[in-house]
Amino acid sequence: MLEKLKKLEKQANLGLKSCNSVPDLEEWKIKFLGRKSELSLILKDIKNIDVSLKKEVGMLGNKLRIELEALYNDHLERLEPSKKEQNSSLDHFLPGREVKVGKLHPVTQTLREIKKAFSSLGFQVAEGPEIEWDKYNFDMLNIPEDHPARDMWDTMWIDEKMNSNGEKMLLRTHTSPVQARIMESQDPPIRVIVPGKCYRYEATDATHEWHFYQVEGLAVDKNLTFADLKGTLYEFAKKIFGNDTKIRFRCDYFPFVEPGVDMSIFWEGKWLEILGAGMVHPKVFEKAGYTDPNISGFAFGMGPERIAMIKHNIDDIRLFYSNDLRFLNQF
Ligand code: FA5
Repeated sequence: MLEKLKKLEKQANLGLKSCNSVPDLEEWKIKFLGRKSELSLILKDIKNIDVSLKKEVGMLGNKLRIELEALYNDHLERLEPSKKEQNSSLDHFLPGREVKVGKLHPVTQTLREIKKAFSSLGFQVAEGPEIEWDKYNFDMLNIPEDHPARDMWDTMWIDEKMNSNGEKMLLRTHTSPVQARIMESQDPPIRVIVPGKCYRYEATDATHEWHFYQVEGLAVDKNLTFADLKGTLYEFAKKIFGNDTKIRFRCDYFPFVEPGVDMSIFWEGKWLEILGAGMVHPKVFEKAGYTDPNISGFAFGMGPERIAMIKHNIDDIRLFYSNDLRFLNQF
């Protein structure tokens, strides 16, 4: 029986060489692999052969069948390449699937523009935690526990988190705590911007979200003045909105600056506030451990969503986070 299988293998290989067309090959297949082929009969009759040979004949027979099937497929591919593909389930005429390319969110695009504008003015980029200790969010910024200014930032407190000193954790209400963190760990000169997310427990409307981005700015050096603050912010506004933009500074109050201002841009017939700013308050320097009397600095905190609204003529801030692709795909 084993001899017979070896002979069959030789015959099949020889026979394949003279298959020069698909019909020849189909005939070869019937002869060597068909239901009535010698190989199929041997495999079918395996239960009747001597036990001592059964295993070897079975193994060799199946191996030969697999080999011949592979030879058939290869030969078919050589004779008529498309024939094999026709036998497969691949449909080359199906239209392709459109590849969807993602794009950057309009607020991310604006954040990148802001970073680029300040990089060109010599500012570095830093980050800080969104979950913050009340010490950094308030105390280090000259906003003590009983200070009325705490009401300005309705806060989302994190109940469970409290350290051994009784300090609590919160979702930061602004990016200003990173000012305190930077001054605590670095000596002047400092020129840094801090982009990041903020959270406030407040009702939303067309210009207010309960979660939004801010970009904080801090410059500390010897003899910095209010003129440096104004010059920097004017230059920034020109880079972002163009030379003809109307800009307005008004007095404002933030406990961590003195004097304090807000800056607005004239947009759609009215002034829209985009940032708060001022000269760093001496008490903030004191808390950070800066003692040199010649040190001064300015700080600002702006809302990139408001800036994106002006740039793209968007009349409702809530559109940014409503996940509506009809809106987002426009940028
Ligand atoms: C502050 O948050 C101060 N930390 C800013 C500051 C930094 C002042 C450094 C002085 C020195 P204010 O709450 O005004 O200030 O927010 C600053 C900017 O964040 C606003 O001008 C506005 O552009 C944006 N902003 C504030 N609240 C919201 C809100 N609910 N939704 C969207 N943007 C907001």
